[in-house]
Amino acid sequence: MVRVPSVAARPLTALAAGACLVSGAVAYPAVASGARAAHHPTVTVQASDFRFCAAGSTPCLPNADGTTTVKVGTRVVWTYADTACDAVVPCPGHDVVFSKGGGETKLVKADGAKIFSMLFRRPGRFNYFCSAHQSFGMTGTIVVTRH
Ligand SMILES: [Cu+2]
Repeated sequence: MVRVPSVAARPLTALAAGACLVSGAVAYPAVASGARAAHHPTVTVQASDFRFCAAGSTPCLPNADGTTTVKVGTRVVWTYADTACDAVVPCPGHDVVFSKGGGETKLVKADGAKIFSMLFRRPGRFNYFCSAHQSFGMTGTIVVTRH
């Protein structure tokens, strides 16, 4: 079992109450590159057209509600794929901020770039949003189910 040092995990305490956060790739590269990471299935969620939705359905539909259902032990990767944001100069890009704390507050605006990555180790519903576009309805929920 990979254990995150308690000092490093402190900023993520609120989130850890619901989802045992093993790694935000940016914050814990040593953990993220561990051999165990290879055993976890990965699901990619894209930020596209000011919505979150499953990758590959570019752009997200206007009514996309951002709900993604995964099984325990899945790594979710959020990527930027938003030509609509690209076309709007003032658009600052997108981030992934969890309602209960945690996530990535650095806005990303580069096609194909990773915004955030997280391994979900416990079942539950985890609501998140883009801090720049929450009022546009750019919100999502990761629903983590048992095996
Ligand atoms: Cu956004």
